[in-house]
Amino acid sequence: MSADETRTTQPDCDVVVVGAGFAGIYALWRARQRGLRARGFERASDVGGTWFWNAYPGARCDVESYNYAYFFDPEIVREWDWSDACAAQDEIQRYLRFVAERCDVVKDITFDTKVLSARYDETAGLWSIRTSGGETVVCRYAILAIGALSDPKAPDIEGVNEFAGEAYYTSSWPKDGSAVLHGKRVGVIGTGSSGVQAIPEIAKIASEVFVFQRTANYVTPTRAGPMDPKLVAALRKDPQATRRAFRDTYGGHIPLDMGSERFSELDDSGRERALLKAWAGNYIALAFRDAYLPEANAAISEFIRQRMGEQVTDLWTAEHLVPWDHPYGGKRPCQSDVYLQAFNQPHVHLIALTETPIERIVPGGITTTAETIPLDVIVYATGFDAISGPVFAIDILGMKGQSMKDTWADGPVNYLGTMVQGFPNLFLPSSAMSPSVLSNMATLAEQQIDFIFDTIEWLDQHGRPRLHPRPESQRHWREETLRYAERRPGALTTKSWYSGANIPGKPRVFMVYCGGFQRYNETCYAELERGFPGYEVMGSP
Ligand code: N01
Repeated sequence: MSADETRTTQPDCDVVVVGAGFAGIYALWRARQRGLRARGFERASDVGGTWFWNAYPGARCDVESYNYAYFFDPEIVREWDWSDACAAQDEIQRYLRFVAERCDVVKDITFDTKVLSARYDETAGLWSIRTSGGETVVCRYAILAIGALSDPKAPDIEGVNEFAGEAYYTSSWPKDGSAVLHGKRVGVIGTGSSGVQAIPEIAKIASEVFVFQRTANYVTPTRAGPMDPKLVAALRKDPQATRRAFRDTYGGHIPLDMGSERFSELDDSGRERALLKAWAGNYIALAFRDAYLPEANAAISEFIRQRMGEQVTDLWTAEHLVPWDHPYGGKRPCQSDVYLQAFNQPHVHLIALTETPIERIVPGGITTTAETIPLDVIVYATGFDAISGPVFAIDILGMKGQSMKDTWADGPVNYLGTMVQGFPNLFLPSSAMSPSVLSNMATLAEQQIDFIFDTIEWLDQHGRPRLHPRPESQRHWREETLRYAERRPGALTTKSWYSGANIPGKPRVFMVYCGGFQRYNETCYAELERGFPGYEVMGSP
């Protein structure tokens, strides 16, 4: 350790914020509002987080833009006009740049700089943050706004480095236009949300497209299209009320129309009627008031499978594009109006890896157990080491030199999805055991950053310098997360990245709190109102 790294007696600033996506930008603004000195670090060359990196063809938000946005500043809400109900990646990145400039936080951010380590000095009660730029910054609070899906999964396929053609990742698509796929033979590996969005766009320009699908996914129609001016006007009328209303829902978004009838009380024709109505209304997952029941979920899953199959002309392709091995919601469902139809074109081919697995990548293409498919380009849409991956990418040492990697060796533990015992004043928004990807991430970013800064304000007001959760609070929170996961059809039985199943050797722990946004928000603020009984509040007043 250099002399510079041990210099922790005086803070250089109050807060270090790592990451400049939705949470990071808002955190820097909240710090400014509280009169705290803040530094931001971002590994990309601009703001945007996820929306900076995932610039693949077809990338677009499948949560509607009018609620996948900030609501803390009424002027921002009124000034920004979305061009589509589900904005594309470049528009969301432009929006985040607009907000960062509007809040004047760009000057606080050091770009093109990775945070390498975070070390807690127990005597001084301060964090030392070391960056790839050779800087060490000492601070009172560290906020790792690094996102849940920012650490791409390395493809676990033999021969990856032997491919002689071009290879691209959806998670770091070149922004300089250098990925030219026109007239080429393109192989796409992966059919999660990224692959499903990218494949139809690639099919527009490539001469042949080979889709290497290991697991078929549920694909339902998008809600993309023109904005509803009446809805926009209603949301803009009182942005603070809108913000509160979002936080009082299960998913942290505009209140949704839920089926008015119960699956358990309907006969077959009533169920079919409710499913058709929900399909037309776009929220098939909420077709019934008791859609959480396994039998209701099974009916929804079967209904979607039928609708999916109807869109594909070739029988074998239709059968293989339909998911049979997990219920709807077990994996993150995809949305597209054009994905399934893309397979009706003669130059788009489905390779079902369940029948003919990939053996290896060879210089000229991909070899499956049936054949070698010659390719000019391979696109990896193979996902992320979700939630714990980005945390492990930073070498974090807390009290008594305890490392985050050891603390999370059996899977993530924390309290209220933001703080880990033994790591005082280190905050992890969008991380494990929060509603994260099962909620509206934009609403969650604002809620968690609000809770973090309200916590900091409480500490300052009570003259207490730091806090961290009690071990029993963490145990309780993990049990709570598991309890809610048990009620979610398919959560614990499906191989998904929600529980780390996409990464060989990763501990299987369901990492998303599915008790609902409203309950999550209320639980966080109940802690604050009761003076943080679930935490050890440290230092004398
Ligand atoms: O990643 P994924 P993603 N051989 O993990 C396959 C968010 N998002 O980037 O299912 C062959 O879902 C893997 O197969 P399997 C969203 O939260 C949001 O698509 O493991 N295949 C799977 O098909 C989403 O959930 C938007 O059997 C291999 C695919 O690769 C999250 O990002 C848009 C393989 C990975 O799918 C991640 O989505 C896009 C191998 N060795 C993404 N390894 C919005 O619209 C992996 N696969 C908001």
